[in-house]
Order: sequence, then C-alpha cells, then structure tokens
Amino acid sequence: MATNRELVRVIRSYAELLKLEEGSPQAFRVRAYDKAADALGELVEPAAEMTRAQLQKLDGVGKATAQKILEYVETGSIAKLDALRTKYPAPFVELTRIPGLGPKTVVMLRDRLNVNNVEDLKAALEAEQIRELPGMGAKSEEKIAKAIERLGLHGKDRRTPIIKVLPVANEVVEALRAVPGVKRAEYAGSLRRFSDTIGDIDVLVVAAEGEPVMEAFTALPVVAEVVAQGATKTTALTADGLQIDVRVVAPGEFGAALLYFTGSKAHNIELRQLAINRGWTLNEYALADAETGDVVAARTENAIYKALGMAFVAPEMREGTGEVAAAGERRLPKLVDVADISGDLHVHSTWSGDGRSSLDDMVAAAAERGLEYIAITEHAEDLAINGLSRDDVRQEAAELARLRDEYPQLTILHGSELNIGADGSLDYDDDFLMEFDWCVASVHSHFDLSEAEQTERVLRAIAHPAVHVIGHLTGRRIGMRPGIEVDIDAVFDAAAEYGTALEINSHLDRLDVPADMLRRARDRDDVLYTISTDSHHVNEYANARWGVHNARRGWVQSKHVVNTWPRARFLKWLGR
Ligand code: DGT
Ligand code: CA
Ligand code: CA
Ligand code: ZN
Repeated sequence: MATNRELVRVIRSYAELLKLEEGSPQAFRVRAYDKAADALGELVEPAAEMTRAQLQKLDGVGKATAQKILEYVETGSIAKLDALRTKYPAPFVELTRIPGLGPKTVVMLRDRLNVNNVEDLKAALEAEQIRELPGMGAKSEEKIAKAIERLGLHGKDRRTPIIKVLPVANEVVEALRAVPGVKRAEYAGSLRRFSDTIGDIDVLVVAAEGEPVMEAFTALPVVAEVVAQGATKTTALTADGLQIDVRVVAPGEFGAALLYFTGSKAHNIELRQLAINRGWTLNEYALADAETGDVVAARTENAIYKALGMAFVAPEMREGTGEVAAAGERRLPKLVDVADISGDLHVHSTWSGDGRSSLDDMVAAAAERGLEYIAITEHAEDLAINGLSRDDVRQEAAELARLRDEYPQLTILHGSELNIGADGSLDYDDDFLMEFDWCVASVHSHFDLSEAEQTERVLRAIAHPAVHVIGHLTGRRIGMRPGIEVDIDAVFDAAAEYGTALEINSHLDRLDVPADMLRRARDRDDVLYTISTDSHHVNEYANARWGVHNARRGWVQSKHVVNTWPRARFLKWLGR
C-alpha cells in the first residue's frame, strides 16, 4: 500500500512537471498540487485507505487531485505523470534550477536551440547563441554561466540538493525495515554526514540473506530503473535520475560497514592510517589484526573508534578537517543537540503575506512543543507584497498581548524580520525599530552585488543597535540560488564586536549559515548563533533538527547557541 510519504513525493513531482507544462510556477494547477502535497504531508492516517470523499475534504485536495491519488493507489502510477516525465526528462528539468531560467525559458531553449540538459546549455553559451533569443542578451549569458558554475551543475556528475534526497532515502529505509529478515536499514554516505548536496544515496541493510532484500528494493515504487542487481549490492535510479546503492551486510560487520560507507573518504583514510600504525587493517568488514586476521572490532562504530583510541565522532563532523586528531586527544567540541533547543527566534504567521498558519495557531503549536520562548518576526514593510505596515505592527502587538495572557508559560517576543537594503539600510525608522523586542535582519534582494558591497551592507546591519541577529546570512537556496558572496571572517569579527548573533536557518533548502563557513569560526568563543526555523506553518517547527544537523557539521557548540539557553539566561542576555 502506498505510504503518505510516497504519495507526497509523487504529487510533488507532478506539481514540478506541471510548472513546465503550464509555463509558470505560479499557475493555478501547480499551486493546487503543491498544496495537496502539503496536506498529504501533514496527514497522520494513511491516505491510501481514504475514500474519494474523504480525500476531497482535505485542505487543498480537489476533485482532480483526489482522482490522481486514487489512480496511484490503485495502479501504482499516474498516466499523466508518466507522460510528463517522458516529455520533460530529469536532465531537462534540472535546467529550471538555474536562476533566471523559468519554465517558459527552458522550453524555448529546447524548441529553438535543442538544449536538453546542462551540457547542451553550456555549449549554447559558448557559441553565444542564448543572446540571440527574445528577452536575452550578453548579460544574461554571463549570469547563467556564473550560476551554473556556482551551483556546481556539471551535467554528468550532478549532485542533488538534500531537500530532494532525504524523503527518498527515508522512503527506502522505511520500506526495507519492513522486509522479513531485515534487522536494520540505515542510510550512510554524504546524507548521513548531512552534506548540502548528495551524489548518491548509500543504504546499508543488516540481514542474513541478500536476495529477498534486493527483490523488495528493486520492486519499490521509487525505483525507476535497476542498473545492477546482486545479492550484496544493488544499484538503482529514481525517475529523477538519483542513484541509490543498497548493500546487505552481516550483523557482526554492521559497525565497520556503517563507518566505511558513511565516510567521508578523507575521514576513512585517516582512520585507516591509525589502524596501520597499530598493526591492524580497517575496511568495510572489520578492524582486524594485520597478521592473524583476528577481528579487533566490527559490530559497532563506537567499538572501532574506541579500539583506535578515539572518542566517537559525530557523522556530521567526518570530513577530514581535524576531527580525527581532536577525537584522539579528547578535545572534540560539545556539539549542539536538538534536545538543547529551548526557543525559536524566527517565526512567521499569516500576518506575513507568505505565512500559512494563523498567529494563534503558531503560538499554540510553540506552546505545545514545550518551547520556553519564541519571537514572532513577520516581514517588514520594505518587502512590498509580504511586509507589515506600521499600523499592522501595532495591531499585531495587541494580538500578542492577548496571547501572552493565554499562554503564560511561553515568553512571546514581538519581533520583526527586517530587510537589509542594498546599502545596508533597514525598514521603518530607528525609533520605531527600537520598540521591537527582537529584530532579525535578512538579505532578501540584490543578490548580485560584489563581495565588497555585500559585506558592507551586512556589516552595517550587524552594527545597528536594534538588530539582534542576521537571518539566513547568504540567502542561498541549495542547488537553486547561489548565496551572496561575503567576507565571512569580517562578518564573524563584526558579529563578535557588536554582540549580534548569526542565525543558522533550519530550512532544508537553506541551511544558512553554510557549514563550511561555520567551521571557520569553530575556534572562536566570541561568536553567538541562533538556530531558528523561520517557520511559516505550524509543521515547520520540526525543522529545527535540520538546523541542528547543519550546526553540528559546522562544529557549533551548544554554549554558543543563544536559544539553547534557559529563558532567564536568554532574557538576561537580551537585556530584559
Ligand atoms: P556523494 O555520494 O558524492 O555525495 O558522497 P559520499 O561520501 O556518499 O561518497 P560515495 O557514495 O562515493 O561513497 C560512500 C562512502 O564510501 C564514502 O563516503 C567513503 C566510502 N568510500 C568510497 N570510496 C572510497 C575510497 O576509495 N576509499 C575509502 N577509504 N573510502 C571510500
Ligand atoms: Ca553517496
Ligand atoms: Ca555510493
Ligand atoms: Zn523569515
């Protein structure tokens, strides 16, 4: 029976391909299917067991969507979706990830220049053919070329943003765990290390026999093509061209296999050297004596690290950037953990144009999650379609006063998410700003300025007395929009000097500040962070865990994350 997770994936693919068909991401049908996918994602009961009438009662699910869901549940596919996949193959759809190339443009590129993938596009750029198309010029060619470069879209060895990979990996491991004889199924590789983009999914399964596992795997609905099938290793592709490697290992070898296939390669190489120094070998089967072959440790990762004289290294840190030495010398940082989070300092509601849950619902959900404090931070007035006027701000303040009475256990800060202008200026005026309890300042525009200009505008916002934190520093959307270029060391220096925190935004397509930037400050004690969800819907509070994973990848310690602090300490720091 189709799981909700599977249905969400299928309906999302449909919405994505409809964008091309309809020529716009904002088309009514596209938005309808996206909304339906949201509704399915929130559902607790299995959608596959629901009747047509029940489905249509779901928010966002209309007649056509209900029909598609039923078709999928009954037949395992949707004829229209299959037709769209044939018409718009994955390498072609990938073109829409490039900023400035909307659905209409990529279809035009295909019609006029026979551009079917990133490779073709690069060739067309080199031949200066793009500038001849309506609405394009030499400047657009330059922009596109730069975006391809910065997004790392190279055609052949293409990488997929983590937001697309994680649901697929979860679908696979959950299905494999249900196969008879399977004791464990986990994903390893770059996904377990929580990389921003993923080359392929590596899944490890513990089972006595491989064949039944591989039979079940290759029969999964998410598998579109089997590349190679064996009893211990099988490789398959999804309809989007994402590769999944499944390996079956014996229970006694699971730790060694998990360690090896989690990587990274650089981390593995350092561990292997430590093993060699002790007269041992380390591979995907065991840590063993080089002469006798006697197994030293193999069952758990922990046992292997311990035998090598090291502390356990969190998967997010295994990048060969000093973690092996630190674990050997017992000086690994105490990483932030999701259980440490006690507040959320970037929260929207329908007061913002793009909010999707009401203020009352957002506050109720925060209280229900047991958060000690939140900051309601609607968009500010300079964001034309979304922002709050001064009048709105005053009205919302009155609502918050009412909600504070209703939820005495929750501290509700009246905040704002300000827009950092091209010159670093902010919304409203300084007197008005000082009345907020909490201000996030974020870049939402002018992504193309030079590094010097970007750094300048961010530094100006950091120095503003009303600003407590900089939101999603680079503004990147992983694999879709390159972030602004900033002098990150200058940003850290200024943040430390003014006591302004840096937000680690938890949205899976943002994860911003990026981990490699965070790592540059790992030895500093003077830079503070928030890990916030930037929620626009009650379901998004749960995204905090993604922000935490990203922070851990950046070696961020709990003590430096202000919203891990208990309320009293946090409020004291805030000066109230
Ligand atoms: P990806 O898939 O490109 O996002 O990155 P990974 O890290 O998942 O790499 P992948 O799928 O090629 O291999 C999974 C893990 O297997 C990798 O992290 C470490 C291990 N591995 C692969 N090839 C080698 C190798 O040549 N030497 C060593 N020591 N480990 C390897
Ligand atoms: Ca991989
Ligand atoms: Ca792999
Ligand atoms: Zn926001």
